[in-house]
Amino acid sequence: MVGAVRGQRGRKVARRPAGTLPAVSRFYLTTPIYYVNDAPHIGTAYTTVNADALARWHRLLGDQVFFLTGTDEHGAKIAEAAAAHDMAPQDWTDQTVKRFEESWALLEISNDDFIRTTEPRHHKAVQHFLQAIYDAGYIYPGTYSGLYCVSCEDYYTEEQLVDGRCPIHGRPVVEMEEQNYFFKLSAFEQRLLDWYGANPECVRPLTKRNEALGFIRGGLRDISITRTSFRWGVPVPWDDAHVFYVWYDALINYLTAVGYSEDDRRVAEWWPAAHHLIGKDILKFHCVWWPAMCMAAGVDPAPSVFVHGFLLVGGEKLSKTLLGRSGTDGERPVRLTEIAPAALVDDFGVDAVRYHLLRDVPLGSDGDFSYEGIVARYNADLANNLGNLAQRVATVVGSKCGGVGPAPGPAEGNRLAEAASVALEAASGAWERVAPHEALEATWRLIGAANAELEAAEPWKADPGPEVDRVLGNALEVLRIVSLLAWPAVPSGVTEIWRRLGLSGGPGDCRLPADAAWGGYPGGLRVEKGSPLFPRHRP
Ligand code: ME8
Repeated sequence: MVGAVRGQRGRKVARRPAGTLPAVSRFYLTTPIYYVNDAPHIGTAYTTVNADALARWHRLLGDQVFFLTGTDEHGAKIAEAAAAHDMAPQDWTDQTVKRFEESWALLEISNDDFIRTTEPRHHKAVQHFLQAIYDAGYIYPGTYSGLYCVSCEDYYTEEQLVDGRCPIHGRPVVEMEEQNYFFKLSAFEQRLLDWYGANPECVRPLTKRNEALGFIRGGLRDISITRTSFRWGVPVPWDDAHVFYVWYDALINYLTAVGYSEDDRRVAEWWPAAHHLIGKDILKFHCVWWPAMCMAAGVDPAPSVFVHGFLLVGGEKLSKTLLGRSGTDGERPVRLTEIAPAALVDDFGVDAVRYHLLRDVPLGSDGDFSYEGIVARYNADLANNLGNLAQRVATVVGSKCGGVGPAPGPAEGNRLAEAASVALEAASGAWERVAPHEALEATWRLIGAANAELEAAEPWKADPGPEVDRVLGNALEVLRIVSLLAWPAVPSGVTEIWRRLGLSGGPGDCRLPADAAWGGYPGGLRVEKGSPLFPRHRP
């Protein structure tokens, strides 16, 4: 739609002078592609839900969004998992990938594409990309020996080990010696430093940028990028005996999905708008290897990587802790990787899970995941604040206005209109900084203000009339605006509020900032009370 956007009830809201074409603002967002050695867990759900909310926010802004997630299906780790289940790797991945797709559907993840690294389009892109690096002279044959952790699919030096074991997984490492091809990462030290100098915002938060710079300044060693010890990988185009090392194929997925090696125009449209959201465990790969690989292949590095922290259970990433719900067995110790998103949605509902992940663990820091945390946050913010506001307003509209919602009062001198505009500005700034928890905090302050106004005015005690209409109209308008602002986080819940307010379409059809301007609730709509939207959970 050019020149106008659709507001509530199909109302058109003018945004730019007639006749001018919009400059298309593109937003290409990726999650890591997850290993299919096992099912999805709450850690991978954390990244995916955060990315989904960010993608939804950009859709509200009217950006053209391409949101990608997917699975990383090659390498020793997947081959081992398949063998342990007496299955061929392809059969194993076909089976496991379904669990990812199902979990993301339950969590209402709105990805535009789902890439699997075993797809022909990806093999083709990997071979094309690495052939370009080979042809440019940055790949050479050699022998590698070192200590390898299969879980990380990475080599370690003696000094990096903790008690002789992998510092991340605590697993024993194995001595490996292989004839393989190496990538001249060492040739890119200065170019990477120059890139970071010229693009100060390309890795956020700043501490993570400094960590990447630390790696580079510490000296870069060439990397072995092919394997001959197994066949479960993308074949090396110039040497049949080798397959690519899994990380060397995986990173390229971000280019495959926008048509690399098949559609140069599409790459040129989307690649400059790429944003990678990743966990801190894979910083080195995304902030050192990946930009160097791009430089070697003659592609500009992705301009933006956002690095988040770990979700912890009982203070440790993979700790054992006593948790007795959600698919777990009584008081059996549980690892974070055993907490299935599908079971959580079953126990607490999709809005509760999404909201907890977005609101309680600030992106960039580590944070605790707990069942108690989900319940406490859900009861406080969704059941009490938002749920109560929606329920109370609908009830009083029923008793004082015959079930027909009045229009809000004018914005001038209206405290709630002011609070709504403050919330919009704060939420916009927070999403821009990739700080969903702050965006939600700002939105919930607006809900708090509306609840306080209702408490002060007590329309349930007053006689029907213009004053009651004004108070209720204002509260309905806050609910409409909150539904927009909270849609990226809790799309189901606020879409239902929207429907109950009598509005057509859904919050996701709106455009910000125009549709969040005060006065959009037209009045005269039938408001439905319904059953409590967010019934309280037992603590
Ligand atoms: O590393 N807290 O896949 P992976 C927060 N295939 N996020 C967590 C987490 C936790 N406790 N645990 C996992 C891989 N994650 C590679 C990626 S990309 C080209 C290839 C999230 O299945 C976080 O985003 O081990 C982390 O970076 C990712 O899952 C690792 O997923």
